[in-house]
Amino acid sequence: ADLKVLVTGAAGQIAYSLLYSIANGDVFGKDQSVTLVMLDIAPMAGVLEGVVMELQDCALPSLKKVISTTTVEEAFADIDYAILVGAMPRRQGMERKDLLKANAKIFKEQGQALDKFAKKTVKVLVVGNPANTNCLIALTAAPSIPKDNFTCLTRLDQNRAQSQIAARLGVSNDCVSNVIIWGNHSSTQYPDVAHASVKCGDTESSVVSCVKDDNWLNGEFITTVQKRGGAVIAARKLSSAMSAAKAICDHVRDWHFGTKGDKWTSMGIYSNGSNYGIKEGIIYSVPVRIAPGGAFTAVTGLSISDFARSKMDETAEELFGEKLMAMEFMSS
Ligand code: NAX
Repeated sequence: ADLKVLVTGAAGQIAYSLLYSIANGDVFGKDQSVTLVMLDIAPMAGVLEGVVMELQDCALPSLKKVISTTTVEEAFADIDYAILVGAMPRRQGMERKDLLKANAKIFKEQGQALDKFAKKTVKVLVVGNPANTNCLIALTAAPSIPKDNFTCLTRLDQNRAQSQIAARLGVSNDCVSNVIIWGNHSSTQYPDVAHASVKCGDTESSVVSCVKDDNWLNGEFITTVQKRGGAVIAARKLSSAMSAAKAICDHVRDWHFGTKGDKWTSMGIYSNGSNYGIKEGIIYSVPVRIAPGGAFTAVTGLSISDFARSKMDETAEELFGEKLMAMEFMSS
């Protein structure tokens, strides 16, 4: 059967790369026909039409149908996947609280639309920032959909970390695996390579033993990954878009087809209180293994150092702070 995939913020810069990849079969496979639903706000209707024209002009075999709309009723109807990219951007001088407030409104409305109009099996990926808390808001507003159907994107952070390690060791990116991103998609995130490995030829060794520089791993490596988004903005005068779209494709592909063998990947998932001492009630990024079809389980039993513990708690605390504000806005 056809897959119905919604992308919000469809007139924006991430969507411009993302829509092509989905339509081209890079996510769900070349043999899977896709109906793309594109939602943006009414003032962007004209731009949206331009993107639709371009998608048509790509003449892609697996793109069955394109629906572009500015209403949530139409956008969320019967969808299999919801990729929620659209959000209120942070303007200069805007307080964090104001940003949360504007987005609480958007993601509450979209959560309610998921609850009412989407398939109950819909898989939801939240990208728009603050991604973890926006995801929590949508989940809270959609009680008829299982909590495990909601995730947020930390794959871009994981890809950034993986590429930093590969560059440091002078190996190709696919030699490095099992890097972990813990917590919030923000500067408190904890990129962790304590359990990561690097494969050279037939031998697999730990990243820690290959890098041989704990000062770098516990210092500059972490801050480089945490601040990478800002570095891209400073250089490009625009936020990450190509790499964000690629990370979204990686996330959704793994969620659809499953992770391979013993490998894991990180995503923000609902914390039910049973993993690594992270309390219940936030969307927190952890390593997961995913079965074909999408059921995932958090990787358990990893040893956590005191250093890791404090980093993991710090980012959890930030998320509980965001939650407090968001819940206040949700009820008002
Ligand atoms: P753009 O500003 O280029 O595009 C956003 C689009 O969303 C705009 O066309 C806007 O009209 C639309 N939009 C706003 N409110 C909407 C609503 N209620 N319904 C539907 N559409 C709506 O931003 P872009 O660079 O594409 O980034 C999109 C979001 O991704 C931002 O919130 C950004 O912070 C976030 N990011 C998250 C990342 C992550 O790893 N989780 C990384 C990349 C990115 O920074």
